[in-house]
Amino acid sequence: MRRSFYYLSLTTVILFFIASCGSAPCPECPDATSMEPTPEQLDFLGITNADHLSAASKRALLWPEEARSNEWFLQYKVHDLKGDLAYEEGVVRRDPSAVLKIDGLYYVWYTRSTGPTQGFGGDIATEKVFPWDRCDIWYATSEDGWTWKEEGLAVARGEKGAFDDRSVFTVECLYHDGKYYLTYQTVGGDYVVRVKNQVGLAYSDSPRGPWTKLEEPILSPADNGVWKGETQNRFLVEKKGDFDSHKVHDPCLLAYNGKFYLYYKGEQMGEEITFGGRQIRHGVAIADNPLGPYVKSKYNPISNSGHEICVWHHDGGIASLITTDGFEKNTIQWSPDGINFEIKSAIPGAPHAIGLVRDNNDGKDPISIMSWGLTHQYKNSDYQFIRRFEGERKERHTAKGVKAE
Ligand code: AAL
Repeated sequence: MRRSFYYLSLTTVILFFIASCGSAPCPECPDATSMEPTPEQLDFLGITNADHLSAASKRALLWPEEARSNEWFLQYKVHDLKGDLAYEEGVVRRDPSAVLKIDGLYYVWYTRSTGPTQGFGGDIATEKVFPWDRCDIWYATSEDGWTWKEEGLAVARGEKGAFDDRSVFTVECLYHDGKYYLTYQTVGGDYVVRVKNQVGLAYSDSPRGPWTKLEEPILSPADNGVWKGETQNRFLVEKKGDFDSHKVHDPCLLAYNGKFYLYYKGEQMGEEITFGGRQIRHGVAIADNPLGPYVKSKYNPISNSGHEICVWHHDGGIASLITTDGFEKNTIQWSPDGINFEIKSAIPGAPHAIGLVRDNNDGKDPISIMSWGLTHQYKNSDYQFIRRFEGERKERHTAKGVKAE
């Protein structure tokens, strides 16, 4: 009881601190040193002397309750799939969408192409520069989530001259109000190093299509960066521009608060390697109608780390798995409003390019949605394949042979 009161007060204090102080140092603001921790808190944190708190102990005293309750902590295992989605030599299958259960059958959409990748050294007009170049979107179904049947093409590249005539890839699927919406990355024209990816959308009354494509992209990179020189070098810039000045990637559409939130990954012109890895950040664009127009949030970027988007509904807000890049990689974050995310747990890595099974979300446990889903894995730099992950909360750390209770 006393502890709950402490954490409640602490949350209030933190919120007050954030609201009133901004980023400037605030001499009047309360900090952990003035809080007089209880003997119970000192014991839990293993603090030797409350009069001599290290910086780490001060931070620990400010942890929210979740950091102690462990309810957001995830560990996982990855398994091979069977049937058509088992690894197949010569075929790229990657970036699975969310898995939707429709009339007792699971559906997934994904990036598919064949043949090896030549890269940027040769003839870009005829070769394949990435495994996700010259791709189309295909789909597969399964009764049990293990054995999959490849059903065929869902959305193909556009006609020559269209904004998506080179590749359509990295798809997500949303079911809303009787319709299915696919959002995916697009490249048009030659896939040069400085090419600007966009996001396209197709919709249908049935998961089996036919799909109607919007003729224009629903999202494009910010156009406020300036390249330096004419060579195809993405690191050379006069001005970097916004976090998404080069590419908008990994779109994931959620219906939220009566609107449509299109989460995405941004890549910046002149991207650098910082102490956290690549400069990758997430943004959101919001629309009143699933077909758009989508308006980028003024609060973008909404993360300063991460890679592929993995977001789900929880407790009236949105949870987000942050992997791969940046100082906050390997964390799960949650926001009460879909925009202002706070770290809830640090996890030991996570599967990449997750396709969540939205039906697994029980509406209570924040990580129930992670009980199983799809991911992709690199067999080598040419070929990737789709696999299944199974996640669970870690409750105890035990030695071999000791039974965890
Ligand atoms: C993935 C995603 C996007 C990128 C490429 C294919 O991990 O971030 O989809 O474009 O790699």
